Amino acid sequence: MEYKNPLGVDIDLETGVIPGAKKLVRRLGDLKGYFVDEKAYEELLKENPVVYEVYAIEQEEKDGDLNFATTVLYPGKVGKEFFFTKGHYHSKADRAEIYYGIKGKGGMLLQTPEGKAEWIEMRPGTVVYVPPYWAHRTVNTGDEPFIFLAIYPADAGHDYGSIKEKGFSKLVIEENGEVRVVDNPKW
Ligand code: M6P
Ligand code: ZN
Repeated sequence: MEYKNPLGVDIDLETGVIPGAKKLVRRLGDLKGYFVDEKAYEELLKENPVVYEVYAIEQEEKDGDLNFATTVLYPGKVGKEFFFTKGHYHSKADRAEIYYGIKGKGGMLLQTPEGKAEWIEMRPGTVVYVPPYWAHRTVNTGDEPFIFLAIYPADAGHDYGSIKEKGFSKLVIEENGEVRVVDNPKW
């Protein structure tokens, strides 16, 4: 039997960086078609800001093993809609996931394949359980980076397809200075 080596790493709780992790950067240009206000999207695209960064420690895609990653989701809006991660189902749809809030303010939109949506607010210390089959997207509703840790099965995979096409049935927007979760007019 070949055993893997255990690993301990310290997440920088101010920046979200995991030393030695693989870094992924998503700019606004990588999120074409994701925000409802297309005019506001094109306008902000001139600056093409970084929307989020992911620092991931990933294993081979085998059942029983675990991956983990921090996400640094920057504050910002496209029109009224707060910045968010793409959002995905798992390729192995029955795989669950755990999120843990580290810094900043935001929340998670979850959705079943039938379109039933849930919104869960996240603060530092909040644990969110993503059950099997639910799509999940995080949203920064604050004015500083929203940082959280995700732990997920190594064989879960990411299925972006249907979220890319249709989005979520709910939008998280700012209206009169308040965070509101409203129906997506394009759903
Ligand atoms: C979390 C995890 C990752 C995911 C990342 C960004 O860190 O769920 O698996 O990649 O968020 O989310 P997305 O892939 O939807 O852009
Ligand atoms: Zn996931």
